[in-house]
Amino acid sequence: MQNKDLTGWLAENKIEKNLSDIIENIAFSAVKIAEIVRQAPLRELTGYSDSQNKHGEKQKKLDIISNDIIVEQLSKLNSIAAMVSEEMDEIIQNPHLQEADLVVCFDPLDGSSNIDVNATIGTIFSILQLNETDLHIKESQILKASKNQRAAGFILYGPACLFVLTVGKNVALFAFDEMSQQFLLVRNNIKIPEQSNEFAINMSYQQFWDEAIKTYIADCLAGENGIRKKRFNMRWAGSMVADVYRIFMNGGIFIYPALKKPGSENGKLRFLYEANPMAMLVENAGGKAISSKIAIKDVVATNLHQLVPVILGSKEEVEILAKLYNRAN
Ligand code: P6P
Repeated sequence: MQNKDLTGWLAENKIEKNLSDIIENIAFSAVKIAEIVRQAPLRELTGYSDSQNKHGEKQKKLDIISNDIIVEQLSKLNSIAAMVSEEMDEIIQNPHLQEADLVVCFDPLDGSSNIDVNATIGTIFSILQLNETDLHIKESQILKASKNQRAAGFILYGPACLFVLTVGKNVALFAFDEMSQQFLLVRNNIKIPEQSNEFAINMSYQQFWDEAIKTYIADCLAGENGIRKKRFNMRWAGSMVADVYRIFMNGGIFIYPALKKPGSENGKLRFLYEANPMAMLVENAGGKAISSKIAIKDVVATNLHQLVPVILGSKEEVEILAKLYNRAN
């Protein structure tokens, strides 16, 4: 029996047209990005461009190309009030001068440090509902709307092109089918295992961790003879989309913490288009997502490109680390 395609799934879940149009146009953009990523080595599209983003990070050629594909595609819709991209300093206003109330925040190509080594990378997005429509959207309106995420998802450009999506309830998984050129449903209600014995963290920053992280990782490394009484494995893809997808499949905990080094006091991941959407996805799949001492969904957004510490994954593991943070008070 033919798997249901994304359009059919959106219709079956009665997703309103404005929202489903945006999701389908993001999917359309992702298919174009996947193709360009695959061809990059042959078309000399790997490596760095001459520019850097707002965070002073040099931009990969594919960062800019992916960004432009999404901005061009979504600019055709008059249901989008504004866009926020990791690769653009300022808000991208809706060119249609029609009042709209949905805002799309996205990281067009997450994990781009992995592009040149052919590792899995991806696109992350969050669709926010503004409290009021407007012709010119202000930053303060978007920051307030971060509490009203209507949908979140990420697309993986890996051995398979996969789309993980939530529109407020369960988390669905789609795979791109070359034959039909459609994203077809693979799983309709992913649940993250509550328990796990796998952690994902960049161990090279150990000297910069706070006490809660040091204790948690030490307890994991102590294995059967330690207080956790079980062995732990470690994984670190260096690509959030790849590390988080593994957690949807196997369980685990992903940690990008605050680091005691200049410029990393709030970690490296951005709230609006990395932490906030991933937190919605993980919690809708039965996991938990915190930012040091508070839930990521309770973070007060202060600017478009704000950095926040990120800890998310299997409920039991995140709760153990949350207790260590509360004890450290
Ligand atoms: P580090 C990729 O550049 C990214 O933003 C995330 O996808 C990933 O989890 C993180 O940075 C990796 O950071 O410091 O380990 O290179």
